[in-house]
Amino acid sequence: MIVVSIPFDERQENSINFSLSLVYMNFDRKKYSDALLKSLYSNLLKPRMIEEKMLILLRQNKISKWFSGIGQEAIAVGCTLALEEDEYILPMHRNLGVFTSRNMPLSRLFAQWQGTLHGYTKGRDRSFHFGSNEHHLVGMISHLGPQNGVANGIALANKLRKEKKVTLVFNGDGGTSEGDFHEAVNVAAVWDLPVIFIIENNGYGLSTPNHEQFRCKSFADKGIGYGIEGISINGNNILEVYTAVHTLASELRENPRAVLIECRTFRMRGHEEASGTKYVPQQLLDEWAEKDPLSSYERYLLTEKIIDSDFILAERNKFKKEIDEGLEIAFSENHPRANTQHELDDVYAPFEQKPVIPVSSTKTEKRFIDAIKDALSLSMERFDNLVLMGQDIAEYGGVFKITEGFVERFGKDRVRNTPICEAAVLGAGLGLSIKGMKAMVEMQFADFVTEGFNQIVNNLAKTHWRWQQCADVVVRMPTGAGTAAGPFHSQSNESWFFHTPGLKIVYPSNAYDAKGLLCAALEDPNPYLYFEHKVLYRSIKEIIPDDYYTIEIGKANLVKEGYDLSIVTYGMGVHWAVEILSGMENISADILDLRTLLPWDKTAVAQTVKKTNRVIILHEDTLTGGIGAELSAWINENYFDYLDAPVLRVASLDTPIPFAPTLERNFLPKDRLREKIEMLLKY
Ligand SMILES: Cc1ncc(C[n+]2csc(CCOP(=O)(O)OP(=O)(O)O)c2C)c(N)n1
Repeated sequence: MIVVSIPFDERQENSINFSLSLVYMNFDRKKYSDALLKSLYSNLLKPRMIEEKMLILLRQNKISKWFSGIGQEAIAVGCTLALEEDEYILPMHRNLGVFTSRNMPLSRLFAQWQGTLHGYTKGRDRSFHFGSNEHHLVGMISHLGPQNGVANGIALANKLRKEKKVTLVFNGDGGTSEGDFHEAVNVAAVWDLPVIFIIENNGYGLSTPNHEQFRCKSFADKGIGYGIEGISINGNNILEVYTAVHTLASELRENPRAVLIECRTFRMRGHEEASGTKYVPQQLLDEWAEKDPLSSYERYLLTEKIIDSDFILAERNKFKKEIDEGLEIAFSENHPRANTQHELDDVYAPFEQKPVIPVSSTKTEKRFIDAIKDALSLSMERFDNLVLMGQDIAEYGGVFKITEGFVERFGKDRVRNTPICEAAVLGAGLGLSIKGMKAMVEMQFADFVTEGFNQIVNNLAKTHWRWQQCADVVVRMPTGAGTAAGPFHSQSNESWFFHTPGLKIVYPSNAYDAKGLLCAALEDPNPYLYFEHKVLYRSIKEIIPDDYYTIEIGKANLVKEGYDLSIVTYGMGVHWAVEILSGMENISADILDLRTLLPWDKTAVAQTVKKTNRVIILHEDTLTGGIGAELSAWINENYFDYLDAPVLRVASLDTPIPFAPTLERNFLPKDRLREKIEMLLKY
């Protein structure tokens, strides 16, 4: 392997020193055949020619934004050709060479950039923001960082199935400042996942030079901190990139582990074309132009007589034709004709639930927490591709002991303790589902989901709609107040997710539902948030079937029937409603337990509204922007004529959750429910 060794103190203190210290390129062909050397050249030439064309089209206003990878192509191309074709790569915005080296049809690639139907996202997402399982590529979302966690999940699936494959994921130098990067490298290190983390160190993150972005002298040094091998190579030398990745990939297939490769290079154009390069010293651009990966490799091949000018011309003509033909097809298409139903239909992966009834009639009394445990255990038996991940969930059994004993039964591969990081693990869930597996990720407390928020709302939620890849992940959320645990161990934060298309949310109130809904969520290939109230864990019990069964998603349950008013609620609210009403003689009310919040049961809500004409929506979450606001608006819009009084909401105070039991009680809505019922009936 050619590793250009530069003493640390000569490496970049800032981007200017960095460039001056790069030694001149030295191509070492090892024992590579002429055919391989030529193929590397052709694959390097193709993205360059596409980019040159794009820059012309951009000036002609025929395409929109363009992120240039000119000068960095040796990294994308070298990495891609060094891997096997069915090994996953997660490229970023400057990695056109990955897509072309995987031989994606240019017409589709161009159509994707133009936002037409022939592209990979039906016009729904732009540029390189798409994946293709056919090509074993998972493109980025705009956010820098989350791709690393997804790469881990793919690698984990490879490792669990003993497939002897590696996964390679790209990062820019700037993007490594994101927490997602650190979390993912750490998880990959701890789990010995066969992942190659590539860092393209091109001197800038948008306009910010390296010395304002990080202090390390080389990214190779970061490997030490994570306990993995890190190397630094000349990213402009295609043979060096190819050799490094090829060698490491062969090692990782046999001996899975994570490695980090810094590829030193330079961004020759603006962050995106419109933003220019005014802040980049001309001297730097001139120096790096000399080290251009294409022309220097071309020079080498010509000198060694491996190619000649006829070969270059023939390749250029071939690619020109391919580009022109691809563009003709892409430009002949219009933007998709909007079809609202079609847009809505693709939000979720297709799944027709067939509710399962218990096979036998055997039943046992179970607490709420036992029902959850039961659902998990039966689902682990039913789906051998289901992996559980969470903090302390293995030998310790989780902080609430829900997975106690699981390691003995299902093994550590499938019941995985994770480092304390939510984002990388949620990302790994998506990676597992890309490989056709299922994941359950336990949040230690629902409050900590904030650390994985982006993975849920931007990655899990949007992936199917963007490129038809399901996110088969259930996130368990131990939730709720009533334990005097203060503002960060008590939240009922379902409305943060209720607003996000692509997610499904369930929130059981009793043991029977807890089991049936969790089994149902784990069956469904769509991403779920499963809220389980901590106060209910050990305070309620019920005789429920021992067998596996599921409850219909999106179906509410009429817990109590009455005629004076309706209380629409879920979770703890159901118990509060039952209790308060039991102390209000002569009042009869429907208590409708929504059970599923997304999608919620509009039919059942409509029915109860039409029947009682007076409605209270009760929830533990805070009032403003809560589920109640949405339901109330919907009832007003659709059933105003049936209402004898305004729809009322009873919810927690619009404050954080206080610690002291007296304050917490005041925060929660229970004590305000009675008064609201009376107010509604008097109206
Ligand atoms: C989480 C997040 N924050 C900010 C941005 C805006 N942004 C897009 S690219 C970019 C610079 C990235 O720099 P680097 O990772 O070094 O990659 P390069 O563009 O140099 O290839 C920024 C700040 C983003 N996409 N995602």
